[in-house]
Amino acid sequence: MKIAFISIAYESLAISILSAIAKKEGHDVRLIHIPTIFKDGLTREFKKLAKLFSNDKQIFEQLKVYQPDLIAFSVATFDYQRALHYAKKFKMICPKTKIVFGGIHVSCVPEVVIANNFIDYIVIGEGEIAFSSIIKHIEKGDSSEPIVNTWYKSKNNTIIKGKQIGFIQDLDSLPHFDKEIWKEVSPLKSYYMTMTSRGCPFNCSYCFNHFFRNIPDEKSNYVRRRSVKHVMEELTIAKEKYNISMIEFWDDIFIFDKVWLKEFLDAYKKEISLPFKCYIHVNLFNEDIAIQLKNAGCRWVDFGIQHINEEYRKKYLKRNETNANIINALKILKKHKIVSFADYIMDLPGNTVEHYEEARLFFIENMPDIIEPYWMSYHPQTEIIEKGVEHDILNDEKMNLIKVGLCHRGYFESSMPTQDFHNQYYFILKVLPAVPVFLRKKLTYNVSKKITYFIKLPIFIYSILYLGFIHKSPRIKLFFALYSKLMIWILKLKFIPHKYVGKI
Ligand code: B12
Ligand code: SF4
Repeated sequence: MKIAFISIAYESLAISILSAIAKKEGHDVRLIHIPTIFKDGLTREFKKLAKLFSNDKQIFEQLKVYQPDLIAFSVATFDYQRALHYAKKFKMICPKTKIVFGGIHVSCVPEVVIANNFIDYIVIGEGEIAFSSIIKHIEKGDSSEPIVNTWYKSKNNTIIKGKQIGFIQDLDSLPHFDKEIWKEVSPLKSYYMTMTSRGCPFNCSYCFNHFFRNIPDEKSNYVRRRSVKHVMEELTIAKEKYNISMIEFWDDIFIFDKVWLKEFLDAYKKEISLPFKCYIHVNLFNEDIAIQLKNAGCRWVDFGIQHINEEYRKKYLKRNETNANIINALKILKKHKIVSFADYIMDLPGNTVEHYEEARLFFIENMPDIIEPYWMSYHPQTEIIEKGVEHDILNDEKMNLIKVGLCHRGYFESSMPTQDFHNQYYFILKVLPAVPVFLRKKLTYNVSKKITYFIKLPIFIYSILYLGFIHKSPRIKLFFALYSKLMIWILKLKFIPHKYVGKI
């Protein structure tokens, strides 16, 4: 069978694993990449540049020639609208081709996604077994057997819903991520992403984990991990094949199992020994872990603070760490020279100037290397939606927009100063670590309000680049490597298509 995976903006591990499965089963697989550069959601949008670097024409051409039997989309809420736009067009180009949607957004609001007449199958929850079964179902022709973790439309347009099976327990039974399909469009050498586990032991109110863990009808463990041997096998291949120079482990919490961690880090140090970044939780962190991480090559860790008021954090975000835990983690990281990225959510329901002021003062005393303020985005099925309703931020109309991915706030959205205090504190937190220590206390709300947009903008950009460069931030490295690779790739596609279009 001919299968086209559609990726939007970034490399996706979901596509990598599903592609590996399809290839293992002998299918012909292509990646159709929609780069969306200069409008990718993580960088500021530049309409003219985005148009110049759009490869839509080549994508449509490629699909017309390839005529896949199945087109597969992996969709989070932030790219649902884009995915719909392309799926609709693809169905017009290849009317006989089946279209499947899977991913977090589909798992949140399946009834909304299946309602689109150009989507044939949707997958809810984990997709590996479902994807194989969908391929077999298409090959069989007109069976109306239910498919696990899947809803599909039968010939008479009724929706056939399969049972939600338990999570895959043995992650080693899965093949390694197919990195080969990303060779043309992702800078694997500069930036290698992977995951060693699935699930998270925590249950924060704004995160997908707390509903995703409840999807199966059957009982099964949610937090699972690949064996050290399985991960080492993948990394050894990656090192040899792509000459990778750093790794980002995207596990929700990399350090959750101390026994596994020690075994893994010992093997990693011996056989891989490349700089890496991972995600920690301050409640599970201590000096012993910091030493092990550092010895194995960990240069950067990222962790959520999200709100500085302990009571708020507990009540609204369902996070139980204390500020003492956070201070302790920051001290340990500083001592062992591991770069700390601290995530902080702006514009949470009920956030006040006093809350932000508490955060500003806290950070002046306990400064992470980089503060990452993110704008609050309400995602379907997350518990924090209740708080949004309580605080009159959300109503039925907004909830409907959220369900169709139209109420998402981008990475930099509203980040430049308006009269709004959220914007002022966004600016303060973003630049504070780059401000000389003796000036930090002076960057108050009132001072920020007085600085004009045209002065703020260069300070803002300077701070991001300065902090990125001094801490050798993987995000900045990824950004430059990805953009330069994609720009060259798109220009080749446009100007010498006969040579490259077949390789999309
Ligand atoms: C890596 C990552 C990123 C990376 C890469 C994104 C990418 N293309 O994968 C980057 C840094 C770019 C990123 C950015 C953002 N991210 Co992000 N990210 C993740 C993370 C940590 C891992 C994703 C992953 O690879 N998982 C592993 C794969 C195997 O799991 P999976 O995607 O769930 O896929 C399984 C099933 O869902 C299903 N499936 C998935 N797709 C398909 C497709 C088909 C056809 C089938 C059959 C099945 C199927 O099968 C898969 C295997 O079982 C997740 C959290 C998480 N643990 O999943 C957040 C997550 C996806 N991100 C999230 C968010 C909010 C963001 C940002 C908006 C953050 C921000 N505030 O700026 C940005 C948006 C960027 C943009 N373009 O606008 C949310 C999305 C919530 C939602 N409802 O959409 C998540 C879930 C985190 C969270 N805490 O809730 N992210
Ligand atoms: S610790 Fe992070 S990944 Fe885990 S539930 Fe909370 S926000 Fe989600």
